Amino acid sequence: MYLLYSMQQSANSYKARLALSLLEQPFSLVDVDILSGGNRTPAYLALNPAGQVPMLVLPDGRTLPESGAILHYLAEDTALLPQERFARAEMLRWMFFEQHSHDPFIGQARFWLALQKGGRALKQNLLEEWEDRGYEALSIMNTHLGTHPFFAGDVPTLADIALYANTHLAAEGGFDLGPFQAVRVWLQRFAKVPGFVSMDWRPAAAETSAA
Ligand SMILES: N[C@@H](CCC(=O)N[C@@H](CS)C(=O)NCC(=O)O)C(=O)O
Repeated sequence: MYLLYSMQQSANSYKARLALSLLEQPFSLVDVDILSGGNRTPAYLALNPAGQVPMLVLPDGRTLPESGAILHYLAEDTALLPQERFARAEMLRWMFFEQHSHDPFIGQARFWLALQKGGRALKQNLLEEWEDRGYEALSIMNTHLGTHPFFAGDVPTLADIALYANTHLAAEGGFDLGPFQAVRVWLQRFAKVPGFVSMDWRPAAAETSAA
């Protein structure tokens, strides 16, 4: 069975939990509290030198950090990973966009403003850039979603999982989704995909333990 090192409130961890649910893959959770340094212990750094969640442990013991890599590994030979060349490249386009132009602004804003105590004061000098670049990302997404039901092709792919995680939490980072109607409609559409689970979901059968 897969083992997922995860923090429940972490959007990047949610991507992995959501993919495992959509793919009906059983897994166990290990909770890592990054807010109290659980990701910086020698034991965790030995597993993932980047000190981040999520991290997937395969049944044979190999470890795989980075949400995008985890999604890609899990989705092999499933509809979430398009086989058609252009659709697959489109999926990757939006996953790279998420890591470079979305998570660093919308995800960081939400982390420091909603999760990290005193985060607003600590990151005051970055708030304006996060706001500008975050709204720019939402605008780009909104334009694309105005003419596409999902990010890559007509069916949900890993790109939708990657972008759903922080977008549905954008208000926690101070972003108003009101002007982005196509984004709001897509959020609702994606939440109806069979196997979808919300961020607070935990696998019922899985053993969970604190790292
Ligand atoms: N590029 C990584 C980013 C992972 C990441 O930033 N995880 C956050 C939680 S959402 C984390 O572990 N932060 C703790 C740290 O960076 O020290 C991914 O997509 O998995």
